[in-house]
Amino acid sequence: MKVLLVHPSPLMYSEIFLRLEPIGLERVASAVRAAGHEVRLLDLQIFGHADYYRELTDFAPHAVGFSLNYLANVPEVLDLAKETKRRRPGCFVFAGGHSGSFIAEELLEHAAGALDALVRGEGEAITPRLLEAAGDPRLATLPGVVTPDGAGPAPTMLDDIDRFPPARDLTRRRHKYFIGVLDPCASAELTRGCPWDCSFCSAWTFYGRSYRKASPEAAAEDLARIAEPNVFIVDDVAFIHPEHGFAIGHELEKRKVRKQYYLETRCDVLLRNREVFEYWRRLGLHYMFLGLEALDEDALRLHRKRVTPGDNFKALEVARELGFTVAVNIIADPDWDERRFAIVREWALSVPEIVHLTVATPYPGTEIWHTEARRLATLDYRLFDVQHAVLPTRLPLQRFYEELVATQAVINRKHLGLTALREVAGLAARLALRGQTNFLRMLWKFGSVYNRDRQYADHLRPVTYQMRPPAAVATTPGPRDLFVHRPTMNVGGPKMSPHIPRRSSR
Ligand code: B12
Ligand code: SF4
Repeated sequence: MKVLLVHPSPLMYSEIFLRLEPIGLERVASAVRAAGHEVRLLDLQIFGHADYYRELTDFAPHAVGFSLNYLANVPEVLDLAKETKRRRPGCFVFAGGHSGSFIAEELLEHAAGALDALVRGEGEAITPRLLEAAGDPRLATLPGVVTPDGAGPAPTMLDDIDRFPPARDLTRRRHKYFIGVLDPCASAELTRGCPWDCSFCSAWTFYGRSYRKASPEAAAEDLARIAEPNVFIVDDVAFIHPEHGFAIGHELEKRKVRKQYYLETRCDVLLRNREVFEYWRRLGLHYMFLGLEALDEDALRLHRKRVTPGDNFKALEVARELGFTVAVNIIADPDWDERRFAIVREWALSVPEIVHLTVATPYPGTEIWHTEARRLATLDYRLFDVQHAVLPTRLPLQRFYEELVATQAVINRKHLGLTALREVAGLAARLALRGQTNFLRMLWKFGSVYNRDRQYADHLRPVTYQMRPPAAVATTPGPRDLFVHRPTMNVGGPKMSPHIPRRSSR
């Protein structure tokens, strides 16, 4: 079968700071290819819709699969699916991915026949079986598969995440992938899942709070295969188990692999496992993202981050001591007034870290989707990108964006303004000489992307597809009601103390 896998367009945030390879889709592609199919991958973060339609004609695929990791991409994918069916009525059209997994039935309803199936959960094991059953009643009996005719049992988890290394050879124009100064940049996955259970996050509900590790050999082999000099590690929380990080590092040393790395982790993990981060600093780790989320104790408790502001600030000190360039995230609540924005602005200017502001957003699949008492102010999927306010704002909406953008601009000037630019000019020039201009472009794109009027106007666009609002529930849903993948062992629930991360399920 000829199979075309498609990643949708970038969202607002990634337009400016980064553009990363669709590693999940590359892994699915790897599994589909191993099953004997001819596979192509098209990334609409780089290519346009015209390129997609050209590919549809030239390649003439029998099946097209869309990646739906992001809720904000839903309308685009639905429109593309409908147009695909119009142009190639016999083509089997399906979708999968993180967000799609939480709203499968709703998507099929919107698609009105344009989507033949939705894949919930991990795609590697099930997609080859899905393709085999295309057009057959067996389709609706496969684990994790939802069709207009019914749904199969809960999805099953891949027993070994080494099995299908990403098919990076299928992504084209790879020089377009970058994150900040890491230009160009590839992605890699060392572990999958997260054992914590933050109330605003769906990473843990997707994987049933499980945590799996690549074998150190396979992880190092995969990194060794990467042509790019820089690597973004996509793990939700890097180096939860320090011995795993050390083992991968030793394998990299054996293979003389030398790259620059960017990873994301938690403040408490950095504090607890300082040595492994120190070791990786020597291996080329320069940049890290720490999920700070809030400056005060109450908000951290509300997010169920299970860290204190003290831990967070200590972790920033450790990161500075170790010489890392750190980006942190603060969640702006739509309830913020001018004073709260001013506090964050002041704090952000007082620290050397790069501070990102995202807007608190209840997502399907998260606990707050069910418990958030405020009514959603919009049901437009496109606004669910953590850069728009989807809950009612205390300030008038335009004023809220004014404060948000002003805060982001102040922070941005700290790193991308003229003074900072002078410091990075040499680097930008060297990259440009090698034909790498992603970083350079990023330096002046801020104003056109983060813009009060643009963000406000986004709320006024006509809405073709409305999200299904959360059902009113009598009790707070338990972890098991939220999971996509159901873990085989007993996790979650009030008896477990998640202060100590659960050991690997492998
Ligand atoms: C790496 C990452 C990114 C990278 C994206 C790289 C890329 N081009 O895809 C970057 C840093 C750019 C990013 C940015 C954002 N991200 Co992000 N990101 C992640 C993260 C941590 C891991 C994703 C990943 O690569 N996993 C590893 C691969 C192997 O898994 P995967 O992609 O999920 O793919 C598997 C399945 O989903 C499935 N699958 C995927 N596609 C398809 C397609 C088909 C056809 C099939 C059958 C199956 C299938 O099979 C794959 C293999 O098992 C997730 C959290 C998580 N654990 O999922 C958040 C997450 C997906 N991001 C999130 C958000 C909010 C964002 C941002 C909007 C804002 C932000 N502040 O981060 C931006 C917008 C990005 C954009 N589209 O422009 C949310 C999603 C919320 C939502 N419901 O929409 C998540 C869940 C984080 C969270 N905790 O809330 N992100
Ligand atoms: S630690 Fe990070 S990935 Fe894990 S649940 Fe919390 S926010 Fe999500």
